[in-house]
Amino acid sequence: MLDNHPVKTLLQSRLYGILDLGYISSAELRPVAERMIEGGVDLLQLRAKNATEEEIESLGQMLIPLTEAAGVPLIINDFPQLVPSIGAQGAHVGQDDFSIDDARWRAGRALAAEVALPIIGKSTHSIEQAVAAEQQGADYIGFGPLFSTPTKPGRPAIGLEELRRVHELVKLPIFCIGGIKLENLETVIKAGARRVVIVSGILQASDIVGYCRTVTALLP
Ligand code: 3NM
Repeated sequence: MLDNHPVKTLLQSRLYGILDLGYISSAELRPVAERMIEGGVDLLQLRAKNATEEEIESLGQMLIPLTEAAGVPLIINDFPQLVPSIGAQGAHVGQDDFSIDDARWRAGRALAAEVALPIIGKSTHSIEQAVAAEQQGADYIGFGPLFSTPTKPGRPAIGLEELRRVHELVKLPIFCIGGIKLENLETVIKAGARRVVIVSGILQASDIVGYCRTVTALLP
């Protein structure tokens, strides 16, 4: 897999894009993924909260030639068991989902040249959860929501105060998430963020390629 295009390692990754079917239709998935890749996202996640497992499997299989050609890891939200049949590079699980060990087992394990697969990411919403996810063997964490966001309703914002501390305590790649947009990106970076996930900001941009390029140019 990814013979000609080594997977970008997590450590090199700065901008994590999510193909969230709450914002785009399945018909838009491919063209939007192409634009995000052209704009320079380092990781792509497929997130479809209202789709069936079978639908996610076929959408993932449709995306994989595209992401593989670009050397961008494809991460499947919530369904680690689909990683082998999609040929994806990993899975992302939430606090109420599978444990990291269980997710890794379901996703299977193979060794690629530059990165141990599958990648397993975990959502964390506090410093305690971030530290625990590292101890439990996550490969990266999401940390948020920094700001309240309609993409993940009902979850309180954790703000920017803890960003420096979480980066001191946790050595894994930390992707800050939740309400991050081009307009507040510099504030978020000044507060200590090095990697970000942006969902609605990218998916609602009139020029997705340009938006992603501007974000990656700002990230240190
Ligand atoms: N997870 P937007 S916040 C999917 O805090 C997700 O774990 C979060 O979307 C978390 O960029 C979030 O549109 C939504 O705010 C991020």
